[in-house]
Amino acid sequence: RTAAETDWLLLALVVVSALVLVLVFGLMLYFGWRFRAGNPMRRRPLPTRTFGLEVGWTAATMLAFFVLDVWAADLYLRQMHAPEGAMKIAVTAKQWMWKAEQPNGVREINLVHLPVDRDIEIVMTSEDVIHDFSVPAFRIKRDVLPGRYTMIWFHTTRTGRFRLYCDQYCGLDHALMVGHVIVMPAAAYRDWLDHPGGDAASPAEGAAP
Ligand SMILES: [Cu+2]
Repeated sequence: RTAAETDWLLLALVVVSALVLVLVFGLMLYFGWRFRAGNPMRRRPLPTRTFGLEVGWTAATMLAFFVLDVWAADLYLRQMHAPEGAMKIAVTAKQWMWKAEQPNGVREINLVHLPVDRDIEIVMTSEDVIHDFSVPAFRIKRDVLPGRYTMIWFHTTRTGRFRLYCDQYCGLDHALMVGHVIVMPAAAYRDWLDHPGGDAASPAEGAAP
């Protein structure tokens, strides 16, 4: 759910930056052309008191970016606090795999099955080095640290198979430390919990013994 907002924030950042860029370069090129050598212009002496203009333009851009900054901080803080009643999934990272445990104890490797339309809280820790739990489709990533717990939460808005990556270089097979988050309809998820077999499409993955 915060994924859409993250996209809006990024878009706003790009738009504001582009506007400032166009304004600065536009005026620069325009004045460069307008006051080019040999162009008969009425050239008044340079104004010496430009204090108001400079403060105004600095404050305006600063305010625009400050608004974006507050927005980003607010979004970040909301992502760090899971809502009450979120379904907790325990994730343990190690070189080089993701181990996930469902609330009822069902375990799997490099796969995380989830029901759709639920708040999901991922509680993570690492057995060895620093990893990073990242699902680009959900616009989330969070470092996974040895010896302490970190969390990230999201709301599953639609079913599907989403790629899970390790986003922190963690050794030789870091690039292979990938998996899938599988969001299923509630009924299918309950069926899967009852019979958490291997995944036909990817026999290397599946339920841990
Ligand atoms: Cu890793």
